[in-house]
Amino acid sequence: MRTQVAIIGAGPSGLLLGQLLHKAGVDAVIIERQSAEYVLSRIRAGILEQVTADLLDEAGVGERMHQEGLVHGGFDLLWHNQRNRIDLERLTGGKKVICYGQTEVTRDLMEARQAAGLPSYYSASEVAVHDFDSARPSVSFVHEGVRHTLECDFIAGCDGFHGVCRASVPRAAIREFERVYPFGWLGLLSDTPPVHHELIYINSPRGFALCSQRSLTRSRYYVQVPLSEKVENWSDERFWNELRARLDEPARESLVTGPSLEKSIAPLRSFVTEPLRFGRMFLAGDAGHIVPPTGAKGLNLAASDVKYLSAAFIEYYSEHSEAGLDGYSARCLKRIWRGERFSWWFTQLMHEFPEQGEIHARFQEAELEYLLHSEAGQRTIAENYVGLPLDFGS
Ligand code: RFL
Ligand code: PHB
Repeated sequence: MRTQVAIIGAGPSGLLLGQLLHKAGVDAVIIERQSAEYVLSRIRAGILEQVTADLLDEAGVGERMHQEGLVHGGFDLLWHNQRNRIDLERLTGGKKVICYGQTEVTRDLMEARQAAGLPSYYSASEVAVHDFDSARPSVSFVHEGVRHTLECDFIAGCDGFHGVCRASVPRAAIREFERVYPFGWLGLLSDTPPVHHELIYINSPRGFALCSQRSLTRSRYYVQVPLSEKVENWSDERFWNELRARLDEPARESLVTGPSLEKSIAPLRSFVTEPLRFGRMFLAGDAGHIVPPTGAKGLNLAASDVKYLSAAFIEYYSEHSEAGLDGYSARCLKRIWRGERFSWWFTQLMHEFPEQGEIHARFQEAELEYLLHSEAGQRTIAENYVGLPLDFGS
């Protein structure tokens, strides 16, 4: 078997890359460890920046997002029992975000790939990448009991944080930067109307909480919990009671509860790999970097990696130029570190850090007071949240 680009992983990064390459006439094969049903059952991101929405349009899969996505011009930040609206639109000269679940983005991309009859191998096992430091890389895997070898020009490592691509790089060739936070987010999805028409980010004495949504009838809520917590210890009732205790009076009164469709705990981590290119293998999305979800940046950073990587491959095949491939890592890392910084900063602004003592709590108080009473402070939050322009700083 032979292709131009072997894509490892059928999450949003791999599928979006596959679609953009297909549009440009570049061949790709996707190899995914899980089944398609499993990939679609993962509940993750909810907020898309304009840059991501534009890329989905470019890939030809934006139709349902425009029909069903909810456009948000702001969000509330609840602190000291007071709501402060961060007016994204006013503070950023008209920019907004779209509330449209990662599950739906993935479904739209999967359907487009299937409709175009493009090759994908789901439920593949023993996936291994070979010879990416040579001109003839390949990928081996087992699918439905048959062992395959896929020869290719390039390997795109879109296989997430626990994937095989980054793990296959010799340790001496890679630098990793990591911070693990001492808490996680317990998330609950329910078929209940959202408590508010926009998101509410909450800093309460009981810890962080987030009221998000997927549609006018489906809500997604999160509460900060210690890393030692187990999801089995959280009945729906316990979750709703804890969330209610972190809300303000109006939200407490309008909160509609119901049975959970999904409940899980996600650990929080900041993580960056440098570089993102190893010979003929390139990392994109969570394979190369992780952010804590507070800033809603993970999927959006994955999309900007894919934008640069698809452009580099297309330039290579259409113009015989390696300039885009050579510049890929540095170009992505600039944007990644900006997203990492914002996600880290917003996380430490909004969560309880009991182990850091009273001084951290006082710094947080002073910082929130400054930010929420300063136009410049609010703009700092807003312009990072909607996403800095692709050419920022260059
Ligand atoms: P994914 O989605 O992890 O997909 C990687 C795929 O690779 C497969 N794989 C393999 N395939 C073949 N061989 C192997 N050896 C393999 N190993 C792994 C996996 O099965 C999987 O299908 O990475 P990708 O595509 O880079 O996408 C990244 C995003 O999923 C991630 O950044 C976001 O979900 C992060 N995130 C958010 N991002 C946002 O932009 N906005 C948000 O509002 C937002 N909220 C969130 C989030 C992530 C969360 N969790 C659970 C971590 C909220 C949460 C709670
Ligand atoms: C979500 O809806 O899952 C979501 C929204 C905003 C975030 C994180 C997660 O910052």
